[in-house]
Amino acid sequence: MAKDKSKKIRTQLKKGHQVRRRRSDFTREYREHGFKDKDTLSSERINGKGVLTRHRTIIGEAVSDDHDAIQVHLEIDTTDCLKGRVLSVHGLDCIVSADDGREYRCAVRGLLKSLSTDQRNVISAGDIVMVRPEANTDAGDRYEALIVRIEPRYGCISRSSNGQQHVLVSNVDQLIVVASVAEPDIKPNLIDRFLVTAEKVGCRPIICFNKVDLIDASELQPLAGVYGQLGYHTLFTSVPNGDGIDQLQNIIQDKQNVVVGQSGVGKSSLLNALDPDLGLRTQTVSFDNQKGRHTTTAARLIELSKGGYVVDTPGIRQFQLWDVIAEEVAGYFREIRPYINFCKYPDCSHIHEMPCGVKQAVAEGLLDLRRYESYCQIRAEL
Ligand SMILES: Nc1nc2c(ncn2[C@@H]2O[C@H](COP(=O)(O)OP(=O)(O)OP(=O)(O)O)[C@@H](O)[C@H]2O)c(=O)[nH]1
Ligand SMILES: [Mg+2]
Ligand SMILES: [Zn+2]
Repeated sequence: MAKDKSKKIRTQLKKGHQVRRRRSDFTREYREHGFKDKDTLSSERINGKGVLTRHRTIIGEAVSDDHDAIQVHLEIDTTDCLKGRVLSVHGLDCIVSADDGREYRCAVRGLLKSLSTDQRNVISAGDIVMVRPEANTDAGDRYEALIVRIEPRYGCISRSSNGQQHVLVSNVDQLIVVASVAEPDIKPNLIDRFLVTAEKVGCRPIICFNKVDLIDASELQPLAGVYGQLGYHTLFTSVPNGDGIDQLQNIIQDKQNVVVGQSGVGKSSLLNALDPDLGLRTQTVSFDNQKGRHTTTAARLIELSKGGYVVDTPGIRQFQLWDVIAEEVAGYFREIRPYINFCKYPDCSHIHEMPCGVKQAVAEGLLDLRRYESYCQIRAEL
């Protein structure tokens, strides 16, 4: 992957895409390419066969993300452009918070939409983009700016949808895993699942044990201690007492965070405690019938008044982070990973084969039994 120099990339347009030539339709032309894109378009040579071809050569840099999906970083003239961050996506409309402090309602440039990638959605919440504000807005025109480039992504939380990767949030720095110590009862296996997700995505997980006002904190030590020893950052919070809120503030400040955890653990309450202006909806816990209570909502980045961004998610059922295959799971348990080398079979599942380095380590007390059982359960369910 050449980082420094731009290349010509021959790229396949999405199926069904045809290069439209409708000079007379000024608005459409603008929406698809922008007024100032003429210069750029001259370097996007439509190859000889015109509308018959699905390929065209563009100038840009091919970069890969964690999932080896090709992303194309276009070389564009950025005069009059602003850098921004996508807060939310609704179909092809995006709300972008730009460097000038304004929020823009944006359309996505036609060429970006047509680049064929493994990803279903060309743009996601969290994307860093270059936008070109619209010079003269026609009354009634829906868009205030055009997204002309998407910067390379990292830390993508995604799910598979019909074999395609659907990015829910990109550029995630930290996954804040919230567990409540009571009401609802703590589910360590669920914490482990979110840790697997964080390891896969490559973002920093933070484990937040909330509602510590409801129990004697010493009860929590055996469990929290295991995570601490593994090098995971843990903290203890209580919304009514204000415990740990300052620490949480320090952790999430100036980062892009996604808050996850079972319904009712206090995710929204914690965020409201950090920033009372947010006014996120919270609810009184009802333990039964959590299913189907929420409707699926798209990820929305919330700008924090003290700096940074956060995505509040509604429970786990509505925000399936699961995009991990069985063979990968052991590698995402950081303490299990070193023992894999001692297994006899390269494709050892560490459940029933012998001899197995992982099972041996469990027998010798080198690995926490509960974490190992959690591994077996996650693996079995895949
Ligand atoms: N005792 C106690 N109750 C809390 C604490 N934090 C939140 N709660 C209560 O727990 C309930 C659920 O809180 P929410 O913030 O709505 O939980 P959530 O994780 O956002 O839930 P979903 O949005 O459904 O995923 C509310 O009744 C809160 O008042 C805490 O630290 N201690
Ligand atoms: Mg909530
Ligand atoms: Zn093994």
